Amino acid sequence: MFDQLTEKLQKTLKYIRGEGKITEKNIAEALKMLRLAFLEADVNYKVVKEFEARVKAKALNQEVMMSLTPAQHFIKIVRDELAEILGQEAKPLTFASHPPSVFMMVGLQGSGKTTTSGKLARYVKSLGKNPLLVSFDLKRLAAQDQLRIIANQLGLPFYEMTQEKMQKPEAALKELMTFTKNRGFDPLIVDTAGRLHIDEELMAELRLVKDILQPTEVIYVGDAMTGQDAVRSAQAFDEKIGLTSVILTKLDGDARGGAALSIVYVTHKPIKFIGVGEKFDKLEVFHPERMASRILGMGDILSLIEKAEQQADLKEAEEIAKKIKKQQFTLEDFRKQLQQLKKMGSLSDLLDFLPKVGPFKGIGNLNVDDKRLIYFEAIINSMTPEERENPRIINGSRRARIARGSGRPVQEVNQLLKQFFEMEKLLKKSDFQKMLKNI
Ligand SMILES: Nc1nc2c(ncn2[C@@H]2O[C@H](COP(=O)(O)OP(=O)(O)O)[C@@H](O)[C@H]2O)c(=O)[nH]1
Ligand SMILES: [Mg+2]
Repeated sequence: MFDQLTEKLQKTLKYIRGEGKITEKNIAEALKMLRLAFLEADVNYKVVKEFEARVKAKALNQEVMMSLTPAQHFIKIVRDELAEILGQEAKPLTFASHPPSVFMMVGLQGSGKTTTSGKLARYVKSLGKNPLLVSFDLKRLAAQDQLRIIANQLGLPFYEMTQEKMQKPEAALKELMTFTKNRGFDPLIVDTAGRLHIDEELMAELRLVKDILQPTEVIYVGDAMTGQDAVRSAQAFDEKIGLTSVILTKLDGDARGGAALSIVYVTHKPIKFIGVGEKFDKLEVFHPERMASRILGMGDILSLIEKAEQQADLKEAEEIAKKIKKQQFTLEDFRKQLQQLKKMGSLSDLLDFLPKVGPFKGIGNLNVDDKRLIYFEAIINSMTPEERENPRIINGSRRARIARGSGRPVQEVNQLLKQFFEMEKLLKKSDFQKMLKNI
């Protein structure tokens, strides 16, 4: 996410760290570097100007200039102002005080509306809600096929808009509302039509949906990879329909960051979620402060911990940590750890949350191969419980048997054992044990 921008911002922070004092001159230089980085990332120029003015005013404050760690101060100011631009604090979805709530998804074609409707339904279901999915598109009735398939995949209810109903759109929408109310669904998530460009016909259709369903949330779904275009179309949708919030999609791709860093400032609408992949679990709650840290390459440990708490078995993790402290870590524990990791998503996704400085410096360049972990698990699965507890008994013939059983080459079995023994050695080192004591 935002790799290029992060790299440039890191250079600026490094520059200011290298300067002993904060002076007007080096502040000006740092601000210039920041400005260029943002403009290259396709951030709206008004946002860049505002950001620069605010950082400058704060950085040139006497207190900062006289402080013992002026660079740290400066970096904190940059981080805070970045968070400010991203919207200060996380804003939850608005639910109706008298259910059902209606979430209406709008945006251009291909922005991710249909996929995100599914992701959002899955997300609210995990909050204990009872969502209903529907697709409303007067021009392309077949548009609902995609959402029906998604609903089926997720095992969530889907409302069918038949051709007959669509002859009378107003009545169809009223009937939908009655159905939703009577069956106790909350929220109703409405996927709407999209076009390549905004036109009056589409806006009239969306206004009809909005007038009749009275949505609690009108969510603009914008493709972050389209940069300022996403911001401009958000403005247009807001003027014509009225928005309440934003979900930015495709932030897993090589989005330059411009949309994320401009849209809140320009539209005054909060980003509530970001889409970070095609799969339905790739929806993250948007936290401005954490995102600011992430963009600056400082990582987002809080989100990583939350992810671990949601997906991993904490008891098991504690057991493993205890064993590491006692130096009783076995291949069986290693296998459990691999399984937990798998539950949390791919390794490369997880690395994205870690800081790009300090002990984790250079970790982004690591070539993480998720397949390898799956192979490792297959190899451990082919071992007997005794071999897992005591890998030293695994001789040549056992290695050959394990390789056959797991369908992996013998070299790979050797590699796994070698890595395990190396890890064991590391765990036994006294300074490592000392470090663990402090955790
Ligand atoms: N990589 C990535 N792809 C996404 C994301 N959200 C949606 N997509 C893809 O974008 C394409 C268009 O999505 P779709 O939901 O059909 O867009 P719609 O036309 O607005 O309904 C599909 O191929 C989706 O899989 C995301 O967060 N990351
Ligand atoms: Mg669609």
